Amino acid sequence: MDARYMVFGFQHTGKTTFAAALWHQVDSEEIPNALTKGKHAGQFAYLGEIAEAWAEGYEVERTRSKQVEKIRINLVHARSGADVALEFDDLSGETFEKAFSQRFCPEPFVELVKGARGMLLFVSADRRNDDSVTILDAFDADEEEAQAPDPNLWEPEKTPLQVQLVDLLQCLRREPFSTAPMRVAVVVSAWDLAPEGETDAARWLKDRYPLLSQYLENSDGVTDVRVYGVSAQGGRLSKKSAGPGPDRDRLLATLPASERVIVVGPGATKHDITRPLLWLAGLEAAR
Ligand SMILES: Nc1nc2c(ncn2[C@@H]2O[C@H](COP(=O)(O)OP(=O)(O)OP(=O)(O)O)[C@@H](O)[C@H]2O)c(=O)[nH]1
Ligand SMILES: [Mg+2]
Repeated sequence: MDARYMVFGFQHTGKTTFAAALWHQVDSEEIPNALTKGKHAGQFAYLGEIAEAWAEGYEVERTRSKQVEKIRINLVHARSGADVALEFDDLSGETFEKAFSQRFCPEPFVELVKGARGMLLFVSADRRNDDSVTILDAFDADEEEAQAPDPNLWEPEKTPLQVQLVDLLQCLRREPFSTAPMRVAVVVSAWDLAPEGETDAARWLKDRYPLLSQYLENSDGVTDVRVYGVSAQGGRLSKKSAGPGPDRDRLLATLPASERVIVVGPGATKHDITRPLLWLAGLEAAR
């Protein structure tokens, strides 16, 4: 059984970090994961690279916009013996944002979507764009400056994130993608930065992204939806070239390193980052 799942998410939503932490966990076998590492052949140098940065307590490098890194992680469901060949392309978040603002989408992305059986949809608990400017702020500014903004000047990238996401998700149902209805696992990344005391990622999503929540719950294209809060990095880090980040010492002291990862959500078991994939693959109930 070869099942491919796609990753969907805008810039800086934690996609690459998730892949790095996933690879570290299944490669190191430091903790019991629901899905374990399967056979690997061919290129996986990139995975090794990002997982190494992760293990050393540094941020992974940003994915450049022209670069489409094939990430293929073959997993095995030990309990049932089922093979889950999981493949996703580490597309830059810019690819998604351009798809919205310019209605352009590169060929590899079309292929990725067409072969996907389900989706990991990334939003970040750290992304504050949608909080920063509202229509009310625009009105206030208008009054203060007594100068009307140019109504012809529209900057698509300033469109609220959830509007962009819903638009793109709808597009996937049509040509050239024509995706079949699928499960969607929403990953709220950087969950360590969610408001203190927030324990329910689904509630967080409803509160912060109400339009997206409604779409996911009601679209014919979505057979089932779950929301997970995932802290794949475990805290704030910085790039190796920029020196150690604020939480690096604490994270390096967490042993084994796999336990830096925290996952909350239905069926989650604290550290196992494969749980959202287990559910996407329909294996959660399998014995
Ligand atoms: N605090 C915290 N920050 C995180 C976590 N995971 C990712 N981040 C931060 O989120 C930012 C984006 O992470 P990436 O994994 O590079 O995101 P991406 O979606 O691959 O981004 P692009 O490749 O630019 O589209 C980085 O600054 C990370 O440090 C986490 O678990 N906790
Ligand atoms: Mg990336």
